[in-house]
Amino acid sequence: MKPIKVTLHHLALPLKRPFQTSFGKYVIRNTIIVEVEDSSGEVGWGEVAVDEGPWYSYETLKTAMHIIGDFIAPAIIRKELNDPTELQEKIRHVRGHRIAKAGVEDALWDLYSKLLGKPLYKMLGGIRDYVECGVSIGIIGDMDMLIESVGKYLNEGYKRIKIKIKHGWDVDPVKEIRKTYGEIPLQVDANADYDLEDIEVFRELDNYNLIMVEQPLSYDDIYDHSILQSEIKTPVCLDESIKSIYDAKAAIKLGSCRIINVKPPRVGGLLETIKINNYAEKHGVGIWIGGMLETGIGRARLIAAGTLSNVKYPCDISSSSRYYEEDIIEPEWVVRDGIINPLSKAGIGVEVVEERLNKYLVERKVYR
Ligand code: OSB
Ligand code: MG
Repeated sequence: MKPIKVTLHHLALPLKRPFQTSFGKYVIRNTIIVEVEDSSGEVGWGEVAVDEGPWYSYETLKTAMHIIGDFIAPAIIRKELNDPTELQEKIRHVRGHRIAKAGVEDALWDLYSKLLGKPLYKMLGGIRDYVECGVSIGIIGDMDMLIESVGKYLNEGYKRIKIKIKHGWDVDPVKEIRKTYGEIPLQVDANADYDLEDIEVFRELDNYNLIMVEQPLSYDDIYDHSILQSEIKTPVCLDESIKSIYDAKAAIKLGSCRIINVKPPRVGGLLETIKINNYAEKHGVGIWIGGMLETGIGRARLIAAGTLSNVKYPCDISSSSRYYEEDIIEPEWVVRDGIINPLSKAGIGVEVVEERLNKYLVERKVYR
């Protein structure tokens, strides 16, 4: 592979309905689609799943544009790469900014898989051709609406329900869901809203047989989570705290979690995802793949990652139609009976619809 052009498409896609977490509310999904053109004429697509501000992580849309445009693109343009795993070597001098790096790595994986004529999930060493899907429900704030929403997704066949929680919206919604739907597969995600002083909340949640409690404490913490995990029986799952294989090792060795939500963008891409998959597997810690409201391009990468060997829980992968009126790819991703399948075509397997790329475009930057 020899990239000759990198194009960053900043898009703004309206969400069908707002998605609320403990750290903020998504109304429009801003995202950066990365297009890498190879000297052979083939192109690869990736997505930088970043927020406008430093909400989920410290990275922002502008920092990602800056880091890719000023540092990553120049490191790969007109450079020969034998395969996508060589990217990280070439950008070793760029510290952090893993979400930005992952978007470029994605595009190289798609490009490389297309050049070899293989589907992405096979390139990654995926061991099955399906992924079990769960749904992540934002903070709704109205109990009746929450209960209705849970029922709707159960009817659609999602394999488990995850609800977002925050101070003041935690035990009650869980109690209501259990009252209405009984022992359905249920878990919660706090997006780091609590600290150890709130341990009583988790002791109470411990009575509801949750599959896991995701990222209860600080986004940067590993140690306090080990204390929490030792005090409750519900498995702690880390999301924000695990930014690399090094964090995964520390968390597993400290007993900070029994499950990891691996988001390929957060950890810097699919290569790091595979490293974490393998390390966690060796240590008996199951993983699953989380999402960031991705368009069909980023979603394709989640689906591919969802076929890895140590994915032991349903992943946060919904149908394209759950979030968007129209996705920017064809065919759109559809979850049926709680299952989604990677496509057997080369690369991510879906086509980007140029006209929709233009329709949602905010800004486009081209690097050669
Ligand atoms: O913490 O998993 C999270 C969305 C945006 C930011 C953080 C998170 C989420 C989700 C949605 O839970 C997952 C999805 O369906 O894409
Ligand atoms: Mg999470």
